Amino acid sequence: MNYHVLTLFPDMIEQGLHTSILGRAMEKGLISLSTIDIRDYSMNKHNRVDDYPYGGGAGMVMAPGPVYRACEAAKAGIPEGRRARVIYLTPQGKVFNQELAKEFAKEEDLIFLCGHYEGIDERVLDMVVTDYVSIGDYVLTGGELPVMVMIDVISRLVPGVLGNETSADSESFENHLLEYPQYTRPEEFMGEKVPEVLLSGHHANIERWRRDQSLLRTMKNRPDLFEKVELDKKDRGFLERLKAEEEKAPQRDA
Ligand code: 6GU
Repeated sequence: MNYHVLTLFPDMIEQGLHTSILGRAMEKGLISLSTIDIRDYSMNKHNRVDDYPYGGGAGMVMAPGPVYRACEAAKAGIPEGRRARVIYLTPQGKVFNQELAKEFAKEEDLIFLCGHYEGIDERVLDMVVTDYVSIGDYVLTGGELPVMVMIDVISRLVPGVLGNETSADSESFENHLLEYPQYTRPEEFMGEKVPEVLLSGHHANIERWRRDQSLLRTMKNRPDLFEKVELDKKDRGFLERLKAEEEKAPQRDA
């Protein structure tokens, strides 16, 4: 997977992504990152890339020329005939999720365009962008953090980036369940003990307990996901016992 990022802040992207698992994946050649500084494609003597909005209003707009030329430069770095998707990061886009990440992970090259100020001139967006993507319902100052989020999520789906042992956990969103809680040594921390079942060595019971914890968490924290969970007989048994217990001793939280 080759990432090409068009940005006014290339250092932010480089520093954010050259560490830990992604840094190792780059050393191994599983993923590559090239950043293109949009400012390098300004033809203005002061290297300006923004200008006032036609029609008035607050803020500045990124001019089409530098963005167009930076995008052409990114495309020139991709072998002829490989048509790369150009993703523009914007709160107006389709909301990014695991499913969209899987779709992007199939590509050989991805070009990301980061906007700043009040946005980018619409004409150049119409000319170059293939996908408009948001990372959630809140407003950030620019596309750099969203790109880093997306590259992290997509990279862990690239074969070899995660070790074999952890690769299955990309499935965690697939079954619409949140992960169960984890514990490590010591067995007792400030008076709090690790759940007994995890020390039992009884694998079937451990698996059942973990499944129940996942169901519980998903139900409490993400009722929207819980609706999509496929419940089996044992799941339903657990949920019925839970309900019966709550009716006996109602929770007094919140
Ligand atoms: Cl992709 N960009 C900005 N500026 N804000 C956002 C976003 C993107 N996604 C959510 N908020």
